[in-house]
Amino acid sequence: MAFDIEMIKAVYAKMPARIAAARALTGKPLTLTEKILYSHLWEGTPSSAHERGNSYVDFAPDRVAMQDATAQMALLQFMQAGRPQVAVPSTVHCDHLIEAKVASTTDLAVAVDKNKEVYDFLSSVSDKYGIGFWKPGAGIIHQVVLENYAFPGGMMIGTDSHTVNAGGLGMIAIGVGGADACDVMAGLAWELKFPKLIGVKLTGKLNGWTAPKDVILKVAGILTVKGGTGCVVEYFGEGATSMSCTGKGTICNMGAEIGATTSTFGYDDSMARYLQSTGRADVAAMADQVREHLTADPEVYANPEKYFDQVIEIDLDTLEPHLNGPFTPDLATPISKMKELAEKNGWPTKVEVGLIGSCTNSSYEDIARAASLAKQVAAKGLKTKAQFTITPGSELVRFTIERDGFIDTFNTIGATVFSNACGPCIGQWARPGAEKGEKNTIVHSFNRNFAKRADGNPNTFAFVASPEMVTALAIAGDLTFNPLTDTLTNEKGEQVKLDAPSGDELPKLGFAAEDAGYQAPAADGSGVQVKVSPTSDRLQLLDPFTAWEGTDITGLKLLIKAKGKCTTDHISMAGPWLKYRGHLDNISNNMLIGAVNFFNEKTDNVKNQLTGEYGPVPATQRAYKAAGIGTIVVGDTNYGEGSSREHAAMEPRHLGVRAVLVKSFARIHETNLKKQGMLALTFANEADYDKIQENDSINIIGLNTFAPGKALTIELVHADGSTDSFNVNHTYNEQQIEWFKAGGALNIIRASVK
Ligand code: MIC
Ligand code: SF4
Repeated sequence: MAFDIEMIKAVYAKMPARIAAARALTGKPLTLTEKILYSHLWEGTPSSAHERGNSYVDFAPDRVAMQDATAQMALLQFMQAGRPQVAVPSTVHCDHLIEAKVASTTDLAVAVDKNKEVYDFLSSVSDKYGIGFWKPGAGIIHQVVLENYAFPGGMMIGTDSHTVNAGGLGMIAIGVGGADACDVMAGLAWELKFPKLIGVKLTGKLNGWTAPKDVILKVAGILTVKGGTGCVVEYFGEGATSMSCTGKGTICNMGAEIGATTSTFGYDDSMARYLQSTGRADVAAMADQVREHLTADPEVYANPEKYFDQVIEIDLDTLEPHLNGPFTPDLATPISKMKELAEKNGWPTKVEVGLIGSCTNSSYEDIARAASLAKQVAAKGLKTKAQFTITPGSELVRFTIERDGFIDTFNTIGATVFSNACGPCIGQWARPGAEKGEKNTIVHSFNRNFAKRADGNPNTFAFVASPEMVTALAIAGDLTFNPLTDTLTNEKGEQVKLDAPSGDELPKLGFAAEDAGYQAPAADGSGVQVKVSPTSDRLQLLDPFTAWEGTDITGLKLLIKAKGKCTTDHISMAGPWLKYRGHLDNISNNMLIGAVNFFNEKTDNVKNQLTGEYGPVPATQRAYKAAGIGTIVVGDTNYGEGSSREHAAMEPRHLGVRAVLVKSFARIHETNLKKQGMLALTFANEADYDKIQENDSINIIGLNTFAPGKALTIELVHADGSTDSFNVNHTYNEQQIEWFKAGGALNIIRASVK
């Protein structure tokens, strides 16, 4: 039986009436996204229509998921909310802290030992507050959620940007910072600006070498890393229903890479098959009964232009396999153009490593199709040129693919199987030689390929592709190999062609696992002690941030004017720093170390205006803090793109940065800043970015009349005494202004408990 079946039953029972009310209020047929959103309003039955892209709306998500690297901060905050139990079903997944070095079993044992205090904390806090706990080795959060918790028509939030993966099972699943998760677990409403809607119509059918991954690689090329901001992407059409449920998951997963709030698909037979095969025939049967509510009204898909803010059409019959990268997931190149572009751009074409798996692409189907290529290596007398690694997404998948012989097949091409965890995808990859910083190319089926992400080497050119393309390119050892047209020379000197990949969508013998890795919480957790050692360098209880002083903020120094791409990986790097995710002061030593200083083009090198000397960003900021001087961070477009990690907002808050002023923000990061009581501001006129000079002192004026929709003013006092002043915008609503005044949202919850 599925987890939390009563909750799912209750959601389905309420849906029809709520959807009917929403249809009447909006006076039009509804998209799937609107149906799910309107049936999850905090107020219950909708009483008014909401303006897309404008209204702030309170929602009541059905569940919360957290992964170990973000759960620590989320739960440290939750512990301060003073509630005995979580208000909605919630889970914790231990997946980010396992380093991929030798192979799965050895690496897992090392991680369990090294991260003991963090796992003990997460396990005890879960036990106490009624949270389901998935042990290290159980798998990656999004895969485990898809296999166990996601359900069509549901709404969930998760402290990881790829929570959106559950859209593959017809959910509205949204990535958030820990403070948002804390609110929902504490029984409060969760607020989101009602999203705009992008419809993607998939005509034709996937065939040959193309995979679901290519759909999202193509969409990323069209929309870019910021094109989905503030939008939900809804996929439909014959190409959608003919694709597997896990393939839909891949597409939704990488919706995070275009900044989309989330992506989703209407309920169909592929989802029913997946539910049945993962032990949830009960959920499928219930979903079948409300089927019409789990997809858009027919008029919508018949005339999408009328109902979506933007419509994109992709013909799967002609879609080519893509390779996206390097350094950004939206630089999309169809495989037939790779030769030309690699040459033109000087991308190294020798593929050193092919890596498959991760939360994005480790379904049974993915692995089966990749294995069908690995099988051809021996059969055709080939030798695999590159190294090859697999990180299965869950123990359920790993056990099943081992049983079905795929791991043996991969072993014949010399593969390494890492633990069921994030591993190389999040820089937990002890890649031999990476420290030498050599220019090299890797291809992987993960979702992100920002500089340094996988192995810490800024000169690793990472390209994102489907697992089958990764396998083919690893066999060929060549980035420009086009398996659709090119041949390979085998050991006998013959020219051979790889046959197109094939594989079952779901295991014929069913999924299996000896121990999936789940630990249920105590029925009554009141007596459970949460384990946090006071001397720990990995866990630190939180102190409340101070409230706003009640005046304009003046005399700030410029900490850094960041140039170009500044993702959350640049603001708070993962990899080796993941170990400090539960210790705010220690992790603050990575603050903005990856951001490029506009004035000298260097990373982690900024001017301390008090001494005139250049030094690392965190140390410089600590010097300002010690002197009681606040600072401001200036940035470019889509600032804070990528992860949900709220450390990227909490670190500046903790170290005394008062405001972040940029050309534009990525959604989750902007909310995280607001939640922590920071000022998140945008240039009213982007060209004012050019007015910021290295030795500026900065005043923020207008805070006494801080109000929704009303601009604030920035005054720059330059070193020569001249001044500049200009307007800056913000998106704070009344509630969020209260967070700012209180010094952070948590201070408000805390006050309401006392
Ligand atoms: C990522 O893919 O960047 C991560 C690591 O999963 C993050 C979460 C984190 O930083 O802990 C995400 O996507 O939100
Ligand atoms: Fe883990 Fe990578 Fe997925 Fe993030 S994107 S959850 S790091 S596997």
